[in-house]
Amino acid sequence: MKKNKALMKEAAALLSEDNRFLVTAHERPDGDAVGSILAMGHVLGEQGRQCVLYTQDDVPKGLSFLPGVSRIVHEVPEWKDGSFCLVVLDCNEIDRVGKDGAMLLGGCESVVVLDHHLGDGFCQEVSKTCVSIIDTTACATGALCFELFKELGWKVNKDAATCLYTAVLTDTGGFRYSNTSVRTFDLAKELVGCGADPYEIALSCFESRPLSKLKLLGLALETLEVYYNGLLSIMTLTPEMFELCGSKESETDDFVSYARSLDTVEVAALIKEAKPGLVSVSLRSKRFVNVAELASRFGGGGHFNAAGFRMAGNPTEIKERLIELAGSYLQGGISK
Ligand SMILES: [Mn+2]
Repeated sequence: MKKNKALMKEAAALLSEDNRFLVTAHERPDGDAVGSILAMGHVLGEQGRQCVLYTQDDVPKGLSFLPGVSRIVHEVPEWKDGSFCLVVLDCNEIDRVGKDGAMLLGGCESVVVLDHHLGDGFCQEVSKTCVSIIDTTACATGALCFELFKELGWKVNKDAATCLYTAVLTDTGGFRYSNTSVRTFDLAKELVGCGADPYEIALSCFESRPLSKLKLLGLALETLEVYYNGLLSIMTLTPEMFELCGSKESETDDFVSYARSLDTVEVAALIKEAKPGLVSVSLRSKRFVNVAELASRFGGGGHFNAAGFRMAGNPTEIKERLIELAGSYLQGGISK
């Protein structure tokens, strides 16, 4: 496997050669996904490149403060006349882009993937120019975008810096998670130097919650249960709770951190059934349990301390299976 530096150079060459880009990230995009997409849009735009910013799903309301957010479209453009470079951010499986991922991959001329989740990428499956930088030591995909811009010598203006700072701030839980390192703080310093305003961004990210969200959080906290002497905590959200509060699923992104904040907890789970029969589960751990591996047992994935999965099924049954499987990780061994 090539070292990151060599791959960065290859990715930089692809970006500097091309004029037209489609920049996207995973479905149900988070702060890192949206921040990285928008930063790409700002920087490529300043270089006079044409780019379409696309996510399958809506941008969560809490991220609507980001400069340029209205540029993100949710329909794939019809580009029949010629080629484009596909930039895939914050995921390394093309299906994670959503239902149109495979079509975009088929239609593009070249691909650049920047991500920090566990995985091998999809370059080996495509017969076109494809550069994939998957660095699980990066705190956020936004950090990899910044490295790439530096490699290119392209300017990161205030808007781009605001988007990248938001990517880093949200993916590190406000510089609190295990992915926070000296590299993170070096990057934060550089971004603030480029014009990002830490206080304003923190207010927008963490202290601008709609009332409906806090009401839903109240209901979620009521459901908190613990297992294995408090090592595992679970919160559950039902379709009725969403309806009662008038909240959307995208408003629950940080709820699981409340389950994780319990003193005795190693693994925390939030089980959401936003629509009847469709269950999505967020998993967090503090120290020794690899929740990405736990999520993979249900077809999901993620990072060591933060992962998730989505599946059709009965939430009670999924919960029982989760409790059982989490138990095998918590007791130190996993029966494969
Ligand atoms: Mn990320």
